[in-house]
Amino acid sequence: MEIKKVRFIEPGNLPYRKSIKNLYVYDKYIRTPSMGLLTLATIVKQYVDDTLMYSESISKIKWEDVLDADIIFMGFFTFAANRGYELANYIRQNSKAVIILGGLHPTLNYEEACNYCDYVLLGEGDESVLDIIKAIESEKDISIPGVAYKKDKAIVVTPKRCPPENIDTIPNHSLLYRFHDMVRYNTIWPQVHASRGCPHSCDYCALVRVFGRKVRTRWPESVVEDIKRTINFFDSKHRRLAKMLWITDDNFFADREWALSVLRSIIDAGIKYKFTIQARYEVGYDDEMLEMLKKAGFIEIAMGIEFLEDEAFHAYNKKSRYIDIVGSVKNIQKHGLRVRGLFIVGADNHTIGVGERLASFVIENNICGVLIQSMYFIPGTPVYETHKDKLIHTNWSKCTGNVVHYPENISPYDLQQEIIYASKKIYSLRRLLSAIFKKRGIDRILFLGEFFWQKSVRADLKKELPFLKKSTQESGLY
Ligand code: B12
Ligand code: SF4
Repeated sequence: MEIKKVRFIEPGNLPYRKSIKNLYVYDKYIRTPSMGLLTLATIVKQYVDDTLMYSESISKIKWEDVLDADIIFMGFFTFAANRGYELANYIRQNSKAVIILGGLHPTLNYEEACNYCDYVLLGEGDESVLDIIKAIESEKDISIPGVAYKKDKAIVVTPKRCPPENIDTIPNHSLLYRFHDMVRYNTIWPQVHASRGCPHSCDYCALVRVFGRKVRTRWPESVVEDIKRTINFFDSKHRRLAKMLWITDDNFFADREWALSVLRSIIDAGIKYKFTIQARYEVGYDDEMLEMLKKAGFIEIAMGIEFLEDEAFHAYNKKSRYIDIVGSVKNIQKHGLRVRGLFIVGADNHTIGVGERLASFVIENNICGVLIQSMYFIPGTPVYETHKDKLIHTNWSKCTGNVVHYPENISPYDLQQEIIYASKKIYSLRRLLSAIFKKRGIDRILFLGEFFWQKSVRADLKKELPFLKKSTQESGLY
């Protein structure tokens, strides 16, 4: 059988709604579609010309174009898993297409995902997508590595697949339906992913279970070309307020020499843009790297600070210390870069007051923005194994920051209140006014955007409070 039409779908946990607000601030969620799935669509396009992707982050799915495809690939993270399964069921009832699921959540939960599709492709799809298309065309039993599927009610898993050798494909943005129209909204960020894998192994990290501990990097030339094309795609024909590109690697600095060479290539290419990047605290002690970041146009480092207590770092195998974090933040700021803080609450040692401590830390250390996330527990991670009997539920659509477990020393209800409190204190009206009058340029735009974004984050967190109150009371644990 010849495969003539392939469609890719990224389910969204809440479909995009047009609003005036979205013209100038973040939406309820930042609506950046998946570059991982778009990379796969780009690879498949070279083999099957009629290939297109839809992302519910930015548009409705045109079912009349999707249902007659030969193969439908769908990829998602945990927060969109419920919607993914719902769409897969719909496709099953209305189409003859072969349904293939992949991405972080189906990979780590293939036994669950197998119930909704023909095949789950495990791990990174850069090579396996073409392999499976060819295997389906050959009409023989699927025996390629890295596949899980259901056969006579049992789950078959073929041998493990090695990670792809070539991760240099530059996503073709035009393969995503309506992407170019939608990038004028400031809630959609240009992003480039330059390396995969992280040498660390924090107990709550799902990524390292999928991408592995060996760091694999793209060619600096390919990264630079990707950056150029992404900027061009986002900025041609649109006047965007927040012109900032996000390098989305989990640990860009793990391979120091490579990181320096990418930064050097950005400088040599003469790219004039603003960048933000995620990092661990160690980069704050590397003066040469910080200088290069500054020269290359980076204005911010989003640091995975996670906790503020050494006890928590130790308990979850996060190789950090409070004192190192504080020193790192100070040195980064000394180099003229902003620090954003990514935090986790709900560690076993956390008690009432964790929100207050977090907010004070952020304000005192001049941290420019935050993401506060209650710990979540994905099968395949060590925290899942140690805490699986403490989960309130496994309703994946709630894994967007909400409390989803019974913490040791604070009730789920109180913990959710602590997150709301911290957000409110960090994004208070007083701090908003101070940002309007004292901050300039991108700093002011970003604070304004985040002020409204955090307001809607809090509104969502509040909606969960009655459920958490009931769970707290019924548990009899607190
Ligand atoms: C960019 C990003 C975002 C963007 C865009 C997300 C998106 N649409 O992809 C935005 C800003 C929207 C976002 C938001 C959030 N995010 Co986010 N985000 C990321 C980040 C940093 C990079 C994603 C990326 O580009 N990866 C690189 C590409 C190459 O990987 P990939 O997408 O997984 O694709 C590869 C493979 O997985 C596989 N694959 C993927 N799909 C498919 C499909 C098939 C069929 C096959 C075969 C293979 C396959 O092949 C691809 C190429 O190799 C990741 C961290 C990470 N490294 O992934 C976190 C991450 C995905 N985010 C996470 C979280 C928790 C969130 C938030 C809940 C945070 C919050 N509290 O608000 C929100 C949720 C938003 C919402 N809608 O509710 C978690 C998810 C954990 C989980 N278990 O699912 C991650 C993993 C971060 C982390 N450290 O834990 N995020
Ligand atoms: S340092 Fe970050 S990416 Fe690496 S294992 Fe820990 S949480 Fe995951």
